[in-house]
Amino acid sequence: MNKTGYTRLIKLAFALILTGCASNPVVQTDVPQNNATNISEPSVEYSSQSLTGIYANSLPVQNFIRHMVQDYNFTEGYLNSLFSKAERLDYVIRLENPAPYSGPKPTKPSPGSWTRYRKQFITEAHINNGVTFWSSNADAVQKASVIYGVDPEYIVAIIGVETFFGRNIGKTRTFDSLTTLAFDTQRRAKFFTTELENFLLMSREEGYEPRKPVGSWAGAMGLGQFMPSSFRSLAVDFNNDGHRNLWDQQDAIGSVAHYFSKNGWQNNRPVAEQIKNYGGESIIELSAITGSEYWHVHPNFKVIKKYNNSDKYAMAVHQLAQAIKQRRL
Ligand SMILES: [Ca+2]
Repeated sequence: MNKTGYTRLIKLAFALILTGCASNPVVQTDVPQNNATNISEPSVEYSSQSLTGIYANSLPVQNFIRHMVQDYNFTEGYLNSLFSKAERLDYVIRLENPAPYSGPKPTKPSPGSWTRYRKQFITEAHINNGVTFWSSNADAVQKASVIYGVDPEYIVAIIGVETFFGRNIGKTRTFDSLTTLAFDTQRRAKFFTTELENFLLMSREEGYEPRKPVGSWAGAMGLGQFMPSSFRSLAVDFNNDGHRNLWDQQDAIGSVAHYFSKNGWQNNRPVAEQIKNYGGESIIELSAITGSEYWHVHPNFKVIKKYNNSDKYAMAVHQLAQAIKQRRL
């Protein structure tokens, strides 16, 4: 794939996928905070054999395996074994193909949509846990902020909105979700096929056993919910242990800052401020219970939207960042 296509894909990954992840947070307080996936070399259990299991007769899977063998020098027997263990996840198919809405098309967002969205992320728990997360990773946050030129509170806030600081990283086996999305759904099959390709390359490059990483139903991984293509191009080994591991807090902090930096973050510059009336350029309208809110937004606001192309998402990150920063003082 050419570079432009690849870049577009990375952006698509964030624009499309993270929307689904962040808008419906499930707080799982029983999950340990530093939920690192075990890193190991690809297992020897994948020895040469033919393709069996539910994809045994799938021509697209056979073709995909051939492509990975021819273009990336994977061993056919290894991939046959791996895909013989693949599981088709019905709930992933349902989430990718929601029932079509048959009612009248809304012309404006429903009143209070921003208020409802905001309530999910600007909570006492988010603010307090943000302060704790920042304090327990103070060195990494400071270092990432300096190296990449990204205000520290925004690095922390993204991780808060995405995964509640690592408590909600998702429980779906990424290999199964991407295989299901690539071969059992239509809408974004091509995109997910490329992500599956990147996932296998990422696993080989980083020494992950491909059936170990878990993430969102749509294949987003780690504390910052990176898709495999973004993982490969933007993740950094920030704790210098020789592995890029986005389930590790320090690696996630460096990688999120790297992502912001690559997308043009301007350090110590404004993000958004509320104004009284609609007018002028770079104004967004958010529907609060009490009426419309108008905000003047700056280039940094658009950088947050590169992570997830939603005004509400970017505003939630902005307000959580400010709230955490205030509480930390
Ligand atoms: Ca590392």
